[in-house]
Amino acid sequence: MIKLYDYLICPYGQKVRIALAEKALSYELVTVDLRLNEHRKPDFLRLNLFGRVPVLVDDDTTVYDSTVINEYLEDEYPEPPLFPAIGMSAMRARARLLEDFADSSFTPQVGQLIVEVSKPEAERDQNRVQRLHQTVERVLDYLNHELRGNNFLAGDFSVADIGFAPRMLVLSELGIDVAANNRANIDAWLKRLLERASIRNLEGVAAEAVGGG
Ligand SMILES: N[C@@H](CCC(=O)N[C@@H](CS)C(=O)NCC(=O)O)C(=O)O
Repeated sequence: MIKLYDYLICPYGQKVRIALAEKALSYELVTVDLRLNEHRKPDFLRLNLFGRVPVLVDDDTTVYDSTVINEYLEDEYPEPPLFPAIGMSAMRARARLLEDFADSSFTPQVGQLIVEVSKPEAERDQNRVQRLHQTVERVLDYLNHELRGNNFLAGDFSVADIGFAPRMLVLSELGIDVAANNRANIDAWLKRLLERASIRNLEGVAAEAVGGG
């Protein structure tokens, strides 16, 4: 039986939940409430010494870090695949690079924007808000370019799309229009992502993140 230790509004945990849903794997969700510092308790630190969610426990195997967890799931439960096929090395590298880009250069920045706009207006650092908006806009322009003629970021639906999906879902709540600046490819891609139950089911949770996460 798979157990997922997670905090619902965590975008990295959402990556894992998308993968589990795509692979139709059932699991028990164990909520680690970060607001209550449950991630600093000894029992949880025994699972992940870094004290971060998500952590996946599959019988005797404990894995943390969303990217590593999703690679583990791919190895252990290969169908349906969430990576380009073995042998398609360049496309596999592209999927990994884009996932890493999402994790390091998009997801945290959107998170910082959420924190900033959640503050009362008088306490907001407007310069920071503007800088973060610009960063997000640049990423969207880049993705729009990368999606030219493609349905997904790296061949078929993959970990690259999963990496971006959680934060893509909150952009409209932050007043960011994904289709602006002639970004028709990204607009069509987002609609395509939302056709998948694995992603559509996170929509409400994602909005909650902006409301008070
Ligand atoms: N690289 C990690 C990042 C995980 C992460 O940053 N999780 C956050 C919640 S979204 C966390 O547990 N933060 C608690 C802390 O760092 O103390 C992954 O992909 O799983």
